Amino acid sequence: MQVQEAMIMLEERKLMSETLNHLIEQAKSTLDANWLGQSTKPSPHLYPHQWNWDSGFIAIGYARYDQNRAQQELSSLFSAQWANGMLPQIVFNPDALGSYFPEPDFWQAERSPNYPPGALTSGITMPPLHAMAALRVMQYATDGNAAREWLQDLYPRLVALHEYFYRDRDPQREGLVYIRHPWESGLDNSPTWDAPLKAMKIDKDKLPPYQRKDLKKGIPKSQRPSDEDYDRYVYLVDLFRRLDYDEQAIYRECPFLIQDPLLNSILCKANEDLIEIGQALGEDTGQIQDWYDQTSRALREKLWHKRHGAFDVFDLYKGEPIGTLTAAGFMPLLCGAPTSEEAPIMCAFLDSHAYCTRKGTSQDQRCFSIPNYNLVEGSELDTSHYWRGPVWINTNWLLLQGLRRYGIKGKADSVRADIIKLVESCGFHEYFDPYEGFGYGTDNFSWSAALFLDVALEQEEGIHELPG
Ligand code: 2M8
Repeated sequence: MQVQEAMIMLEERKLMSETLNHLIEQAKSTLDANWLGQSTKPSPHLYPHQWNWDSGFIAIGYARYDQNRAQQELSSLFSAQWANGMLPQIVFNPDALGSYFPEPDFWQAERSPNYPPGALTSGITMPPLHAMAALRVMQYATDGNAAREWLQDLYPRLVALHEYFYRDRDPQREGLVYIRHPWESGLDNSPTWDAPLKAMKIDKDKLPPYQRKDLKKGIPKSQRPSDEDYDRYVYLVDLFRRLDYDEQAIYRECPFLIQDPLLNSILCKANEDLIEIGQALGEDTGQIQDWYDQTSRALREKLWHKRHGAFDVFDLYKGEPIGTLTAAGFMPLLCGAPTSEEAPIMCAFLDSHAYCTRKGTSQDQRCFSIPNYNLVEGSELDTSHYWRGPVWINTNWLLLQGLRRYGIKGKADSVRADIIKLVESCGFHEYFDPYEGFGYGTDNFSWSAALFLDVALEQEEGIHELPG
């Protein structure tokens, strides 16, 4: 057994099952407190509505112990799906309006002919991991018939969501879909967006007036996106509403059009999981297989960055790669896109000081994987600033699945151990410092609780034998 593995096992044993059980109960209480009756808000104050990919991660946690809630979480999100298949980034809670920006009055998403009647939504989307979550609901179902009935209803909606991406977000039919707002990436102020955002020429006097509300929730300003970023976020929303959310017009005019490896890898993996669901329901999944093949091939052929040893991000507006150094560059592991030559190169990079190696237990040697940005070469690194350096449990969880897929046991075990360790020492924070382990952003954060639950229950059940 390697030294790294032995150390991790020792640490896992040290965290006695009593402590783990206590944390599991706390995670459930956190989700209970954020439960709105049909869906779960990401956190008590900062995010009072339902968010798209948060709900996917949250359903993955619920799938482990509460089938009803897991199903309701996804069903309520899909009840606000647009007629063109787009699943909105936010479904607003009518009882909580007034404390977040931007809300429906600013989005004016009803200008789109695709807007769902009766719902209140934003006008952009997010990484579509919902088929991954639905497959887990199916796998952990306690009542097979009820789960099947629920899946029969959800399946065509999932297909429509994937179809939306390939039809409307991949105009050149490359197999890679674009995002058109940093909020669509989920990694809002990632350093990857700095160059395309800075290149946008905006006239501040022509921006619609707006007031940030995120800065009134007790989170230090230094942990939120900058005002310059917000001006650009608002500029893009204003452009979309002026164009009545017409995707062809947006494609012609939007200065922020990016093919991102995180969203594309999630879509690719979600295709694979959708095939499994479709086959269980007796559906023809030929089209979905074709989408999977297109995207895994295009990731390899267009985005592999040999010199970086990771996958790149492509700026469609400028027609050139951005040169990514964030954890998003490793996400293609999730869907099996890297070749057998590329995967070990990526893993060596991931297991270097750039993304934290677990060197020892003393304070000055400790480092938690996987920070969202390269700790050695990331020129814009800020280990406490949102998506510009901290460790996030959702990206860790996605990478854990990718590492397992390639049988990279040592690193996968250390990622899982770090998820548990971070929660054990700081609670269910939004994100964490890679060196100190401090929790930042908002507390009682739903996806931290839900994904902790997934890995903690797995550990408790002793299911941590990995392939390879
Ligand atoms: C953060 O993004 C929202 C906008 O969507 C915000 O900052 O107000 C991101 O971390 C995003 O990935 C997440 O889905 C959302 C809610 O947790 O918060």
